[in-house]
Amino acid sequence: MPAANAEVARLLVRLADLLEIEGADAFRVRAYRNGARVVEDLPREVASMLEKGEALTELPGIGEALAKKIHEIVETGRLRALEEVEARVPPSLADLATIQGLGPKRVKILYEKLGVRTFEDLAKALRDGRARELPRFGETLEKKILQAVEKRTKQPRRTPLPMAEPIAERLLADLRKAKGLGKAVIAGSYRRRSDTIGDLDILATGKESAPIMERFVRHEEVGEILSEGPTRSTIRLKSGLQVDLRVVPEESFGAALHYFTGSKAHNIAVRGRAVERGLKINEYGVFRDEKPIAGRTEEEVYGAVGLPYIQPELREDRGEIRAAEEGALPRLVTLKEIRGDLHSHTDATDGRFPLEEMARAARERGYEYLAITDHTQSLTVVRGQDPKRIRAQMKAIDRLNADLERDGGGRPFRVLKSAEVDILEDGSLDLPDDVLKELDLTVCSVHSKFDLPRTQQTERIIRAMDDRYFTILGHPTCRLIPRREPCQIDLERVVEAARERGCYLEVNAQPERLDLTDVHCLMAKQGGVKVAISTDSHSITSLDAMRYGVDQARRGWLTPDDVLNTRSWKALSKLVRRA
Ligand code: DGT
Ligand code: CA
Ligand code: CA
Ligand code: ZN
Repeated sequence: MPAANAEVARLLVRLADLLEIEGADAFRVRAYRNGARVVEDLPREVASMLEKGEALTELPGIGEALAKKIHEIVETGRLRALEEVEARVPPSLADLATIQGLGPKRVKILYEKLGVRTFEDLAKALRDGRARELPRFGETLEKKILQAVEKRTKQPRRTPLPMAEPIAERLLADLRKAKGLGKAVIAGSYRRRSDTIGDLDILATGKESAPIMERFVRHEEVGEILSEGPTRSTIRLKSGLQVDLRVVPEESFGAALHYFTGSKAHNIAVRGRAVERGLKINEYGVFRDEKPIAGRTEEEVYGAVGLPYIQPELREDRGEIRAAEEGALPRLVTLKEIRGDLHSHTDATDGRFPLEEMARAARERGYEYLAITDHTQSLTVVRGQDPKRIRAQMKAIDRLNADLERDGGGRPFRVLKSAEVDILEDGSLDLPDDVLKELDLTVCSVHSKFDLPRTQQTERIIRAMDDRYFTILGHPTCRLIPRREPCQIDLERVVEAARERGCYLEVNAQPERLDLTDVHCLMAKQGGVKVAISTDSHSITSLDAMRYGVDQARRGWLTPDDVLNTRSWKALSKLVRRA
């Protein structure tokens, strides 16, 4: 699989950071950074543009040289220019530059004046007060950076699933070229669709394991081989992601897949059932008195312990085994069932594309509706809209809907009038009722005072829900992976308040949000509150993040009925009306 836009952008930003640290020409550095921005905001994958023979140089700010580099990343997943600068400047400096409050300029100073290369060096320089004496530093910043560093080094680095995906797919595609390969599947938390993953666990079958192992450790994105054996090897990729590969016999594949998909807690529970039945279960199969009785498929393994197949997303030991036993497993929602997106931004505020382009892009994705939810007036940094501008946008939406109906070939599509209404500190909404009531629905979110104490934060949100025009609570906990911890909120109380008032919660599908989490989805379901899975798109490609939200909803046991936007607008409009 060719590199996705996000991956292209990541490598270009890394190149820009390292060049800046090295002291390269500011113009060149800016060109790479801009290039990364352009790619990230593209309405389409660069890979598909290249495939169709379209010239990247047609894009704004992308010249010959940059186009070549992008091409190289898409084709090979690598960037030689980056590898060259990584040979001159410690690559770890690029990681330091991602610490909040640091950036390449300060990293350069730290490196040159104090020889800081690693997180440990940095923490030391901050703790013993050497950093604060430097230009561009000071005590306040010192504290802030130290906190960020401590947090970053304390928790083992986990990779957000959406970031790991293109890297994993490329590795898998490469592995599939190995001679004699049978199956190759990524198991572990990746297969369970966890929001972040510790490492990748790949499982393969084949006539011989040697050519498969060979191909694996020689993959061009490998940074380091951590261990190498005939049936099991571990590598670290240049991106930092660690990958295990195990080659297993065909007749054990189901047992191994089950074992390495986990979770560990789920496995232990299944193994317990096996013991009760006088069976032994491990990664090689299910055995009675040392005789294998199952193992080729996962269905066989579950069957041997008297259970139907359990979807990987549910394997967290959160009641799935009991539900399976009782024939009460949920019929999980699928991406195909999503009929529209209820959270998106246009260039009226901080989105990158005009209303019409966003709408057409949503329609091209087969949706029946797209809610435009630009920010409201209090958020001045993103030019939040006041009532006057919102009314003008509503008129534009009416006109656009008329146009779309004319050229829509009879397929229903409707742009919904909405806003991402800011929830102010006192819990009031950032728009007067007479504007709110003209909207089809609202997404109401917190964008300030993230650090209020738990009771206050909870009450703030519940007070906002008291407004009769409150429809959906946007990104409920406000977490940003890995930059911002979730707000302190009593989510159970929020769920209860939402049920009482006929409000809904959002599963924000942005890779850095995934908010509600899986556990929170389950909490909403148990509390009788439906959710909207929404992308919060600020660009067109971002509309495709929907599937990450669906993943979390599935992990949270949600069925199509639990999700608002599996409905037609006609059915949905009845649920969101709160007169
Ligand atoms: P991660 O990598 O931290 O995101 O999470 P996982 O679930 O991918 O965990 P990982 O990579 O350590 O191991 C992959 C699977 O292998 C895990 O989900 C279950 C299985 N496994 C690993 N160690 C054990 C163990 O000690 N006991 C059992 N029953 N299963 C294990
Ligand atoms: Ca893993
Ligand atoms: Ca592992
Ligand atoms: Zn927001």
